Amino acid sequence: MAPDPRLKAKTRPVEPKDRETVRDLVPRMLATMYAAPGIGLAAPQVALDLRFAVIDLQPDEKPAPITLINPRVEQRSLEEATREEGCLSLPGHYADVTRPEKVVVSYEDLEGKRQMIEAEGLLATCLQHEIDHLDGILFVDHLSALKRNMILRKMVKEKRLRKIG
Ligand code: GNR
Ligand code: NI
Repeated sequence: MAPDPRLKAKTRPVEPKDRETVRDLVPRMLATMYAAPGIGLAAPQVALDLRFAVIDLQPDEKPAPITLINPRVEQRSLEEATREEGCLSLPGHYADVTRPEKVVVSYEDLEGKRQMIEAEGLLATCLQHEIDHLDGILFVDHLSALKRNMILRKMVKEKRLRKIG
């Protein structure tokens, strides 16, 4: 959870030798994400220094997980969209974030093959949110310093209260 410094660090790329490790970690990442519940989870959120994340936008319906290894945003639309975001690393805090409305993202699958997704709406938001995590960026980093610090100070205060409780 924020302000854990591991959330501010850029992750290292998944190399072919790491693929078995990632394959072993993915079911646990998905279980953590579904239990939260959340629609995405990036490795640094579970203290892993590796460039991968999982996403599933419809956890209530038939599961449709995507594992994104070494993902990158290849194209961004000029058109932007504002959506309320939350983050499992900032539990209970929500804010409107403005980002490109559409993105093209490429990533490697578990076989190491590069795939492309063209996304808009919530999927586009979620992809950008997860790729940000892999670069040590949280949704609050897209807010004004005033709003960011308000949330981060509350997080510190809540941590202190948890310790006492
Ligand atoms: O569960 C999540 N919901 C969400 C809602 C709006 C924008 C982004 C997200 S991702 C978040 C889970 C999370 O923290 N992933 O890193
Ligand atoms: Ni998040």
